[in-house]
Amino acid sequence: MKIGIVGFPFSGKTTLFNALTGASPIADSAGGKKEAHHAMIKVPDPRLDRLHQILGTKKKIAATIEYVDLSGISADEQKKGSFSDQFLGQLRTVDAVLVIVRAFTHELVAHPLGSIDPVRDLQLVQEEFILSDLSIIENRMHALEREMRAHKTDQDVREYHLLEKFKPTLENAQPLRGLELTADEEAIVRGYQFLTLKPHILVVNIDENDLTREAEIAQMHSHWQNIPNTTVVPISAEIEMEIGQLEPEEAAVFLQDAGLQQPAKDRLIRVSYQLLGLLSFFTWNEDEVRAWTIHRNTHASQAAGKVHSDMERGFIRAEVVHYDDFIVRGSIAKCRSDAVLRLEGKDYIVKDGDMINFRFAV
Ligand SMILES: Nc1nc2c(ncn2[C@@H]2O[C@H](COP(=O)(O)OP(=O)(O)O)[C@@H](O)[C@H]2O)c(=O)[nH]1
Ligand SMILES: [Mg+2]
Repeated sequence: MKIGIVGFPFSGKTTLFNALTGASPIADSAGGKKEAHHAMIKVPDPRLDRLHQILGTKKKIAATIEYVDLSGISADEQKKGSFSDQFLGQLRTVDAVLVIVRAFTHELVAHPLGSIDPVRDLQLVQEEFILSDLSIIENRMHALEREMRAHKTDQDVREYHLLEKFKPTLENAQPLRGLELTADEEAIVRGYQFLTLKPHILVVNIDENDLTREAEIAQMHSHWQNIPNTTVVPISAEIEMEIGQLEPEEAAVFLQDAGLQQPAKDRLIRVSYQLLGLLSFFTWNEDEVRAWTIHRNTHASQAAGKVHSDMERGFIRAEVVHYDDFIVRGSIAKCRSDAVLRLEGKDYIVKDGDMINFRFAV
């Protein structure tokens, strides 16, 4: 699962990326080689921490999600405040898009468009995506028209009609993720990787002094919340980066002083996870307790395949207890005697928070 970070120059992409990784700052390579920065980020999950404590395993292994800062490959072209085709092409390979816009003031760093206006910037980025998707549709429709004149197949016709249905949405400046698609339609358009069809996380990078105005700032961008698969998250990337570099105890004090509950980046990661339609189940043995990532509506045998392909092939049964049922009892033995630990077959739909022991034979 990959999330691409996009934004105008100096909106805070690198700062946010550093905040997410908690690593020491990486600077933008000035005139060096053009490459994207990748990072696998652990998904914070208090349930995993509790399980680690109670089960007393040596290790805990969190689920992960990948973030990519693509700006390295577009540093030159981006100066005008627009994105190149090459950049947008790279962005098509991600599962979700994180757009970051600047709301912070900084006397030494000028905004490329001359003024700070996050509402405008979100709109501009969306317009770029809409135009890009529209040009793909128009090109494909022309090609299909030519093809159909020579030899018309049912598949061509279906595809053409679907693109015809998408076009007015984009022409009316609306993203495609607002449309309801059938499973068939989704399958037809998957290959296009339309940018406006991907889930969007809109990060408003706010000033340190505005941390207490989060709700008010989110309100300024609330019209986005009406678009499906779109979430607005106000964050101060700079503060988050500073917190990420502190030892856990220091970070706790820092958060308390700033009047914050948890680092905003934890919330951001969880929001990304949910927006991608992901959930976690847990496995455990003496060595480790581990969170695994699956999509909603995954069957037990497919979930087993995440852990090991042998487990899917030789799947017999899954022993399942839900985290909530386990926590109130405190031990697997008690779950067994209360019959909340139960056996499920391969078609069982795994739920978020299930603890699973797969039985298999190879
Ligand atoms: N005051 C403030 N400055 C920030 C914040 N986020 C980024 N900056 C500063 O803005 C400048 C550009 O940030 P950078 O992450 O390099 O932007 P990028 O070009 O999008 O990668 C840097 O000088 C950062 O220190 C923030 O939340 N608050
Ligand atoms: Mg950067």
